[in-house]
Amino acid sequence: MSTENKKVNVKQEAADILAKLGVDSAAYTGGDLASFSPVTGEQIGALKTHSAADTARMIEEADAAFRTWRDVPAPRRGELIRLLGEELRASKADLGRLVSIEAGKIISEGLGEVQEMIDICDFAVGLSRQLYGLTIATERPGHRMMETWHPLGVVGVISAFNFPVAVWSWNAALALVAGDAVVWKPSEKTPLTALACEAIFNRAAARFGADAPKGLSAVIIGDRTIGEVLVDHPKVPLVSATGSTRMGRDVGPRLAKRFARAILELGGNNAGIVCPSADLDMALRAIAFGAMGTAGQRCTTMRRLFVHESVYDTLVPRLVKAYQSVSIGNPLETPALIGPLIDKASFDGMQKALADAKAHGGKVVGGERASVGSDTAYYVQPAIVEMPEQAGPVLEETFAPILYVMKYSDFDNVIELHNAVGAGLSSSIFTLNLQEAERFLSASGSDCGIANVNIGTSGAEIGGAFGGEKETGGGRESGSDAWKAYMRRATNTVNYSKALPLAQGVSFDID
Ligand code: UN1
Repeated sequence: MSTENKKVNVKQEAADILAKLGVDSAAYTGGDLASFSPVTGEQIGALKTHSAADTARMIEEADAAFRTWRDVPAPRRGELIRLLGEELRASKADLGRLVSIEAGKIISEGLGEVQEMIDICDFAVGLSRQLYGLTIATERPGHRMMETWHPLGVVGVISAFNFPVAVWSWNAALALVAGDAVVWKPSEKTPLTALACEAIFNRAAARFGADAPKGLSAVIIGDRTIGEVLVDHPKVPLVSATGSTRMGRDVGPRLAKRFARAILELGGNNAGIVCPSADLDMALRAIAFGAMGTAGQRCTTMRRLFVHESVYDTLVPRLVKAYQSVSIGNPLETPALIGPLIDKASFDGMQKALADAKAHGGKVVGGERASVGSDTAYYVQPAIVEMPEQAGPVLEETFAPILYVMKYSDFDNVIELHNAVGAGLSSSIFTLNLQEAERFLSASGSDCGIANVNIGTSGAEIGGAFGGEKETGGGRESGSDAWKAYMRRATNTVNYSKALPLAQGVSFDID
């Protein structure tokens, strides 16, 4: 069902919001990087881009800023992030709407993304007084051993279109509190929201005062070539990159070659398992949001569903009905639940995967282009595909709303199938049976970085570490102890005795 599209001038609205947020129009007019709104497909910006030389200069500036910033006490650094959180609260409605304009999210998800930014700021402010190290028992008398955490350097952030602002904030809030500087390369598909974040950050920094050095947080606008400068630069000891597994296969080895750290948050092929005892009403809602929310364009989107044979014929027809009746429409003007795909390439990728699924015996419902507004916008009916087995496109991540549904009978076997894909980001089980739930969370259960019970695969809170295993890249961002990746650990041993005992009982006595 598609919802009526009222006329909306996305270009004007974007310009109005950017002006309100304090972005100079010179930054996004007359330049050579075109920015589009997937809501209508119209061009909404032409951004001035940075060259490789500009990027290298900004990294040098960030490195100089880091050298000052690292000596500012951590709780004082936290104050900058507290102010950033305040500015984000004040800008939530505008930035959220800009996310909807540039990434196509429905309003509540655009706002939810800004809420994630506010949440991570709150988390990081608390963290600024909790960058604890351990005191460790030493084997030598009159000695003390401890570990300390020091700022690391310039952190490069590479982010994707689907969370155009939150992913920057997860990294920036932790990195800045940790005493690092940040250079951010946003997706070429969502550069305007990055300019908005830069303006918001600059406002917080101006309020903070002179001990926030110039160049502490920079945004570089351009294509892959400037991303490569960031990845290869010797003064960038850590790059946190979110995007496809293909991108990670390029970035990871480049960083490894120069012994730089990587936080990689790459593809997901997330699955849910619905067991015989599941609360089916709850499962239905969780699956609908997990699989169709954000038009299937979250890393955490549910893409595979295994349903026990005893509940298959009850649940799957209800799911198919939900797919057929979900509202699709212009997110700026309608309360539709499904907004557009990001672009034509995404639509084409979805069609290819569906054709492939049919060739593998899949029964497809949905997937057609929905007629919403202009020819240059790509709205689709989300697709649900009953598959005879896990094969072909089911094994890959297609960044679009396709849910592959498979029937299972044996619990051990379904765990095997669950884990038999390249990616390892998020996972869910729906069951009221304690043995199944605990087994799923155990060492021989889900192999993902996120494993949930009676909750869908997407929509994680910032308090937990976010990321996954295998082809998802292994990185962790956001909560828990993810901050440690943004800092340098030192083990310190202090001898307060009058002797010099050597460890391991070694003697080395000179005259
Ligand atoms: C992503 O898609 O890159 O868990 C991030 C979620 C969000 C973050 C998704 N909190 O779905």
